[in-house]
Amino acid sequence: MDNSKIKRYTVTAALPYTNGPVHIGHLAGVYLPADTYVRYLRSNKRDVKFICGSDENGVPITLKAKKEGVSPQEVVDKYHKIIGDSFKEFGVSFDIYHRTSSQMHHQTASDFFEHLYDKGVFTEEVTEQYYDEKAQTFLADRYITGTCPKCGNENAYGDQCENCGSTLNATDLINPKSTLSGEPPVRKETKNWFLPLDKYEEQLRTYIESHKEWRPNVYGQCQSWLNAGLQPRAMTRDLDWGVKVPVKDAEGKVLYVWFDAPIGYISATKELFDYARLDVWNPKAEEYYINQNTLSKGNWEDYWKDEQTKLVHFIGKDNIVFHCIIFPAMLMAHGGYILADNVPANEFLNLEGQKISTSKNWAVWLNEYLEEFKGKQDVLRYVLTSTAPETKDNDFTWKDFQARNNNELVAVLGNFINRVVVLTHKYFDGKVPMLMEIRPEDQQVIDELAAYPEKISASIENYRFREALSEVMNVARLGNKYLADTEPWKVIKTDEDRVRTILNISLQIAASIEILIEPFLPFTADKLMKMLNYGGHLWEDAGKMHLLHRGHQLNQAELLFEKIEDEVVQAQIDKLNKSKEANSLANAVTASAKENIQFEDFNAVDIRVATIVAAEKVEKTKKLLKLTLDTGLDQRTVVSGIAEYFKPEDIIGQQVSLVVNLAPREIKGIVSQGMILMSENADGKLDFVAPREKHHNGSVVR
Ligand code: B3M
Ligand code: ZN
Repeated sequence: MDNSKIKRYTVTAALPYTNGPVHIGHLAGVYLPADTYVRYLRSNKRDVKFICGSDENGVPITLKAKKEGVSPQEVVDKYHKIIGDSFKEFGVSFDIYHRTSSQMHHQTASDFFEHLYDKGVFTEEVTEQYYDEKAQTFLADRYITGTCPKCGNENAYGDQCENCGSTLNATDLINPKSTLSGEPPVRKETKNWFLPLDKYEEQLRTYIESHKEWRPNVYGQCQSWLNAGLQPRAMTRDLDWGVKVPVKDAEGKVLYVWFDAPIGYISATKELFDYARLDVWNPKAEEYYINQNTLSKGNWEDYWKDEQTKLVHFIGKDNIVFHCIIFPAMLMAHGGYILADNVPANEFLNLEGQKISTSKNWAVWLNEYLEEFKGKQDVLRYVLTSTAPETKDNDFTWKDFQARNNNELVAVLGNFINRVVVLTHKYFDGKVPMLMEIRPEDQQVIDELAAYPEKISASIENYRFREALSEVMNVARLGNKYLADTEPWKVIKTDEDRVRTILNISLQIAASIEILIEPFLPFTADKLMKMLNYGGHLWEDAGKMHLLHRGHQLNQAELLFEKIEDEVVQAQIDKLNKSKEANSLANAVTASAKENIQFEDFNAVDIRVATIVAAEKVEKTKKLLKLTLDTGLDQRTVVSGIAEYFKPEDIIGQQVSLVVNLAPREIKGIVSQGMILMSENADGKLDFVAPREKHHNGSVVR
């Protein structure tokens, strides 16, 4: 969209499902880039509303409620507060963090549906859906598990297999079971209302193709959906939690969560302007985290229906089709709404090389980080933006977190600011010294500084936040280099005026950093503002030489960042490893669920205590050892796959449990007579199963 035509901005961030707290993946993928963008716009005096809220409908909420044995309402009340508080503490500066369980949302979504219904947009279709006869309810896809037809995973969900990542239909599952009753579901007919996406295909294609500037991952996904051909999609569901379908004959049905959730952006905007219209404080301000500093009177419709409004959706990559195809189709069908100008979707953030997983507790939870790293919100903001998965999946590691804090925030940014402020206090009582003679080397730094704001703007306006942040850090590097080159601490002995110039320029750099870093690290910018005793700055001032006037009094220097020690990150790594262990244990327990056997079957296995009397590696293999065992009955050879865990010389004399009546097998040309029992721990490491004290060889194990 042509910048000169833009009158205002509506910026939305995906509404998180309210079935658990949010983690670093959410922050990196959606909320930090959105917040950075909005803070930047505000610093440019642009009119912007930053909209978000809790997605409180849908099956994930009801599942969580079942699991915790509470009502869905209790689940959403609990997590709305946890999530809302975490965002607030991380400085994510929404104008409103609304709720889709609100009256305003139910009304807005219901009206929207009715409008489409009255226009005759929907088709009514009777389809067969799975039904749980025992629980007497239709089953959402998530309520059905069974065997994945693609990979054989026995615990695939009706909508997706988490093992192989395939998207599924519940009817694809082999041996489907209801998670409510455990019984196989039956098929039963039900009527639902469908949005004929196929009818909007051409209009959607025109829309998407007019946005070739979108990120390739977003544009590409849209293209492949369009090329595959769009199908009508049900916009209602048989479920009792959500926005009731506002038409006749719709008992027991609610709006499909992906129908109502994006409308949540609209209802939040309405709520915000409703609130702003009041002249008295109202408890909704707290419940919806309404930003009192950015309130403005006006009309919600300007932010959704005016062609001069630029609408931007920040989302994760799993939400692309909903924001680029389905929601636009809904808006087209309704009429009167603008469409998104951009949908900067991020890829995924992994954690220590593995996919973040809520169910496996493989995550860094924001509420826990806030407890464990008090006052260090900006460190996480910095690291997550520096490694943001903008174009491909990326990895968060605690070592990298530590390194970026220590080598970049402390050593580059913190160090520069600290030196400038401390030196100014030392030589000039903390008063900004006068700019004296400007030498060519000074002018060069002044020019370089002046060029940064535009460069950084361009990166931000093109949604390249990593690049933008690294340029801001380059401003601090420029400052450090200037100090290192000019050495004011030496020059002070001979030429005080020269030091005046150097520190004046350095202080102007520091003030510019304050402006440029604010969208990324707002807490640091605040501290810096206090130190420099300077406020009311705008983006247009950045890079200029007159930000701090001669004689302006600075406050005392304060450390912006502190080193993070090895123990601190090790504790985090240990914590993750604990989840990993707990998971492998849980897996081991489920994996063991073999069919029952009879005592006779077990009794047929002859297990004896034996001692290893000789051991050597089997040539040309990595895993195999050739063992000689004294079984008390005989001496025999057994080949065992333990070479990765034990050296031959270390296990001589080790007692083991040996299956002595296993039919002999030839392995790598060696006849192996029996099998020794090994136990496998969480990391897949093997250990011997043996009596605690020495038993005589040949003792029976039973
Ligand atoms: N709640 C899905 C998610 O959290 C969904 C986003 C809604 S945005 C309108 O990934
Ligand atoms: Zn699968």
